[in-house]
Amino acid sequence: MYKDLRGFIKQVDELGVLRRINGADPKFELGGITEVAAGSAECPALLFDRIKGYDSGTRVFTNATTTAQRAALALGIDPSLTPLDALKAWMKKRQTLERHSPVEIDKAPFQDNVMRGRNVDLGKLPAPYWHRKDGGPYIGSGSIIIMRDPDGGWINSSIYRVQVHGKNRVTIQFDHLGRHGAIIAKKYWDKGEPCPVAVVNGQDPALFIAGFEYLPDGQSEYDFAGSIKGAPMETIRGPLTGLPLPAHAEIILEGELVLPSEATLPEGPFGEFTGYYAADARPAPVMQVNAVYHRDNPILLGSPPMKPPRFHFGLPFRAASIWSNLEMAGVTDVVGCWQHVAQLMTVVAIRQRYAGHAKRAALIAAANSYMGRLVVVVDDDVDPSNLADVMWAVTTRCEPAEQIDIVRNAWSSALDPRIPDESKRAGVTSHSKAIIEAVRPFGWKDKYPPTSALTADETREIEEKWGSKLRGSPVPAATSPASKTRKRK
Ligand SMILES: Cc1cc2nc3c(=O)[nH]c(=O)nc-3n(C[C@H](O)[C@H](O)[C@H](O)COP(=O)(O)O)c2cc1C
Ligand SMILES: [Mn+2]
Repeated sequence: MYKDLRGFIKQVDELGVLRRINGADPKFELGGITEVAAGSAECPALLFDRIKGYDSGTRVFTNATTTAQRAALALGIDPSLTPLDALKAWMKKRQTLERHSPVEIDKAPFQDNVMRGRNVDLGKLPAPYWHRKDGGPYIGSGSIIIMRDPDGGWINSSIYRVQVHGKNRVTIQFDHLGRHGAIIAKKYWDKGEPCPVAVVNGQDPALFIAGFEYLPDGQSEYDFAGSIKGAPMETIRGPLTGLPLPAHAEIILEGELVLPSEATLPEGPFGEFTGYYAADARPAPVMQVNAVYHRDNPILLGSPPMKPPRFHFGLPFRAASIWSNLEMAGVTDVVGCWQHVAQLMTVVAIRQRYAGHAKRAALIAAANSYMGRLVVVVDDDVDPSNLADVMWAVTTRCEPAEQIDIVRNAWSSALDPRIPDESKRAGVTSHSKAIIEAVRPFGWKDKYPPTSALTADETREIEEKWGSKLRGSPVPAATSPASKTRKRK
């Protein structure tokens, strides 16, 4: 298992999927390159250096976990598994994780470079303008926010975006008031106190994954990250806040979220994971940055939201939780669960055993699909991770007049582009979800016309016997049609 972000980048490089890019402009270009790469077939991870306006050696790493292979690598799961097998392995591992609380050590490489008080200058750290209409530069697109609950004393460490506003101020954006960060900050503010906070940029990928998990109140993402790694995270005590700071992180900001009655700043707009700007600039909590620490030649982990299907994680982690929810609720014969369109569509594959089985699975999946308008159930011969296969089932097994249901007033968010502004202003952020039963109707499933497609086993046998013949040999460059044309000219 890698030790920190640098160790992970090394492993990515060894897989041959790291590209080094020099000389990009942090204003729109770095984000643009990231988006083009994320949309390409290979979807490489990118390490930017000699970024315009910054010291050489100050780097930005993007598309860290955007493929199934790298998402598996970050989880410590065999990266050669098929995506669905990798997700299943993660679902099983997630159910049996042994918690590892962090351990405190007394030295960290980020202590090598310190800016304090009036010397704090965030302008020295990379903060790209990721998308054309972003309201400002964002140091935190995939950064972790550390806070301590003043009641329980437990540590929350999850991902909220961080916009830079000048030398020593940033804003932190909570999508809604139910975020642990928002709940914790309010507890301090209600007592008339600022909320101690640290922003971790360039963290261990396990902490990045943990920061995306919906964990119950009181459960620390730090422990979860330790569980992924099978060893406790190492931390040092923040000199100003006493917060545990991940010892092997690249860049850390320490300070406090000031009382909203003293200051807020307009935050956003920001290109979202839906592929839209959800809202104009809105007031957000301000963090006064009182200290900055960073390693030599620091690396910012950047994870800008991009138009789907591009997504931060090449394995749909929330589909693993839904899969697990189904098992926990006693739904049998779930053979797979997946999310497409950057978590906006959920698919469950089941081996139907009784009438209503498909709908039972669909309703549980729909209940737990954040912002997803589309929930599809397919039979076990359909690969839920293959959108073409799923649409084949939708178009050949679902009679719309009989097998589509609409659930109203369900879980979405203020980021949903289809909810009108007036509704959002009135606090209405729910939407409706379509449940598509793309399964053979249970009552006559055994009489359904058989499919002509090869089974997975038959396909594998053919691959093994004839695969090399099918792939052929690459066309030598000299005789390729393109070079012939050139010669003739
Ligand atoms: C790259 C990335 C960026 C995110 N940005 C935000 C954000 O700006 N605000 C927010 O509230 N949630 C954001 N999220 C989602 C939260 O991190 C996620 O829902 C998390 O579970 C919330 O943790 P909490 O339950 O401790 O509040 C982001 C997730 C990812 C992966
Ligand atoms: Mn949390």
